[in-house]
Amino acid sequence: MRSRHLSDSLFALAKQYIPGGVNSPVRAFRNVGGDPFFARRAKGSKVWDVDDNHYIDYVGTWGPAILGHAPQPVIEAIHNAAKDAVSFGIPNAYEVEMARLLCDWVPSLEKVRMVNSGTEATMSAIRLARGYTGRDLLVKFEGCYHGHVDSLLVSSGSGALTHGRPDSAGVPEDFAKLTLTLPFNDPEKLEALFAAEGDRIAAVILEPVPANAGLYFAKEGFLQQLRDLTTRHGALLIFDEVMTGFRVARGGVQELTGITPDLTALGKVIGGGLPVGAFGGRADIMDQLAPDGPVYQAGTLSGNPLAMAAGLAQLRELEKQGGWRRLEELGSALENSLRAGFADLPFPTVIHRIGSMFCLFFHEGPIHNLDDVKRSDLDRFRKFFWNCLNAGVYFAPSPYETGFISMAHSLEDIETTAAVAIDAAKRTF
Ligand code: KE4
Repeated sequence: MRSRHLSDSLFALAKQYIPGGVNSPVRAFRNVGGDPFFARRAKGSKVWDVDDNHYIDYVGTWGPAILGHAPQPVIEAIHNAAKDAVSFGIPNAYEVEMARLLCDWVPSLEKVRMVNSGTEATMSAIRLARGYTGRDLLVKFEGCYHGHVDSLLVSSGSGALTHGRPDSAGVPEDFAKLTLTLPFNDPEKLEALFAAEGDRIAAVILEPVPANAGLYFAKEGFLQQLRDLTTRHGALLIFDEVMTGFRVARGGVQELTGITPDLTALGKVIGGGLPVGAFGGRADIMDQLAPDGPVYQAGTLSGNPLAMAAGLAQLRELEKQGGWRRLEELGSALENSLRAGFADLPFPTVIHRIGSMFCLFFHEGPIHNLDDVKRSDLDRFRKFFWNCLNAGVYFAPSPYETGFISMAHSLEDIETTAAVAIDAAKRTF
């Protein structure tokens, strides 16, 4: 059993000053039981805790660490930028470079605005959609998580699922009632909703690859049906690519599928680990934003030089290293090794993967939406999680999260991980 003495004493202290001892609920390990470890250092594919245990890390600070932790190009970029300024609050060349790169790489982006989190990005995108269309209704899908925006914390995923309260306290009924929720991958219900309310809908927002209730995929034709219905009824289509952007492909899911949304929300990878978000899309929509247009949106640290420099360095290094091909190789190696090892387990497992994003379900499958995920064996997941952690592999502390492989993971890491995970699964029986 690994020593946890310093983590435990830090957590006891943290709980005196921070709600739940954490600055974000999912870190509290509530979905796997037990207490979180406290990080001391993270480099490459590894994380060390304060008791000097180390782990091969598949959380990757929830997605941003696509090059691995503390990559040298990002450290140098932050260091060089910080020599001139920590923040300007004044237009600067870094934010112009970032805007050009995002508009060049992401198919839907004609114009883009930087913010400081994925939550800000989705919150701003839905306000813009409502301002542009003059409509109030919003459509989202059960299990999709778009940050802690009041009108989006309805039937949401990620940490909200963990607490069994998909609808958060503190969200006024008047806000929630303007958000209509549908099961993901249900073409009939989607069609019926648009038939009934289509001309009152400002926007549909979704994770085009849902990854906050475990990871699953749109059925054939579902995304195209969304594109066609929103276009026909004058509603906007918003892809929340905060997680999938620059992760599944250089241009995200919209590049892979050829389906172009009207607006896109981004975050995580584009900040190189520093606080960042962005939203963008058609110029005629984006031009409705202040100071040119009537939709207000603002931010003290938006486009700050350190986050821009870090994000630019990370994105350019990822492209230079041919990142998406390498991430596919690593993801495929992990999936193949796990499938081989799980094949003779006395209980069912499902592995979903796209590139370097993956999720393990203890479930007979198929898994197409949140209701399917909820039927997976959560108790077995808990045992699996702790068996892996105690053997030095850190998967996300919830079955409602997605794993991330980075460019810093070696094939040796992958093979070690597969061996640990197979043994961990066997020991849940
Ligand atoms: P942030 O506000 O946490 O930067 O981004 C919110 C967000 C928006 N959209 C998607 C698709 C997201 O996955 C997220 C945040 N993801 C979670 C992990 N499931 C962040 C981890 C956490 O909440 O601590």
